[in-house]
Amino acid sequence: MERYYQPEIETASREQIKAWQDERLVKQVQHVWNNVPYYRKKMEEKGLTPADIRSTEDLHKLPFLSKDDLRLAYPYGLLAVPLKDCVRIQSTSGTTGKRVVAFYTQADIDLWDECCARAIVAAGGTNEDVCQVSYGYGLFTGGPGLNGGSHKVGCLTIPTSSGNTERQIMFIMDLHATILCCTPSYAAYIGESMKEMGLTPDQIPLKAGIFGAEAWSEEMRQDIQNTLGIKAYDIYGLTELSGPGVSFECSAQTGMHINEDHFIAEIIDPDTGEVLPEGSQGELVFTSITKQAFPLLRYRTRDICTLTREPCPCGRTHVKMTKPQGRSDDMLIIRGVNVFPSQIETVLLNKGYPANYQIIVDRVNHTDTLDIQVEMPPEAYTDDADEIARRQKKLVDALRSMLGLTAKVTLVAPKSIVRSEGKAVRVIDKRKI
Ligand code: DLL
Repeated sequence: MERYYQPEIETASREQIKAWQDERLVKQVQHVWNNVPYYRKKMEEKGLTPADIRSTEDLHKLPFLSKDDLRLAYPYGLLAVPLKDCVRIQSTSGTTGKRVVAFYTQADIDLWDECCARAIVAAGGTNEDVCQVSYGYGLFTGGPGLNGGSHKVGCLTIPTSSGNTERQIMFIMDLHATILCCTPSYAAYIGESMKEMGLTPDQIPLKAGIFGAEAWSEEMRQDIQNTLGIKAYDIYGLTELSGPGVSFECSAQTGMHINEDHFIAEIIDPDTGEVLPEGSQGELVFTSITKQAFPLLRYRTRDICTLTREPCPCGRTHVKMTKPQGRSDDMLIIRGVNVFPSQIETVLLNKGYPANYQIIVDRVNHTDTLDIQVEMPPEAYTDDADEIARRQKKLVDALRSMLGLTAKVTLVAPKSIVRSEGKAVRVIDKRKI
């Protein structure tokens, strides 16, 4: 039977959810108008005052916020409460420019923890479970978010953080961890290491995994589920909105329920900013309606996905988003063709290769080149040059029919591509250098 952390909220009627959103949006707009001069100016530029926003129907009138606004307003420009009321910051893992710094009051942390608790219960977690949190702790939101959620559910929490894979495995086995939280690429690595140690899925105490923070394909999910003998659930979120737990998967494993009592989701055309009807693919935009310290209105995530309100067999009524294909700024344009790394991953895994690959894009003589290095699975390793050439050609053909583009494929020996303990670096785009 499906269990919920907050059944009255998670299975509320659509009318109830809309009523919460209407009321909270109006309050939030007033809060931001009163306390965030940066956003007030943006509203004034559009000729808006809080009186113009009377319900979610008026949401589209509000100006967007983007990562550029966050950079311009760094560090305190979007803070909506006195600094003395904040108890924590978290920050994005961005490697270029100023990092985003998000602020939290204690109430913000409590709500964030509750969102993560909903995800853990949806993955079957109870206070009988032992939950190993192998996301990074520190400025990254993964560790602190799932840690807070795990406490709320009452799981015995093992805060290993990421890295030291041998120790991860030791704790999973010795302390009988039943739930593993980490990035999907790290889960695959842990699984690979356990397999090498001779552990079979039935010897591993884990029953569920809560994996997110990066795009991962359905094929990778199957792979992880088979190696670890678990059910692998997706979880989504971003630092700007709190962290993990903005949305999470239920037992149906067909998309992630967005916590709509806290976040209003819209899908827009990334080029025109126009709001698109339900079911269209586009850029996900969020308005946080309960956050006190760092409330963002109409924040453009750059993540590309689709929303659906079709009834879910799990009984939750909150809207579902599909797995983001990737960020619109991760999308590669190679010889004019749009390519998402996740499409390449799908082809590789479908053809029996592991998710250990790297995509190298360059420009030679004014022409883009796409090189894909992928490891041979250890059980199918060969050093026969003819056989390697034959397999490479098969992959080139499969990639061409998926992408409409000819790539160069190089099969490399098992273990030659560096493993990730956090978000994997799949793409090296030398054209920008
Ligand atoms: O990655 C928060 C998080 C931690 C989510 C742990 C899930 C689990 P940021 O570092 O700010 O926050 O990165 C946010 O990561 O805009 C997406 O592009 C991507 N992302 C997050 N979750 C998923 C997912 C955390 N499940 C950015 N699938 C987001 C695909 C994801 N992409």
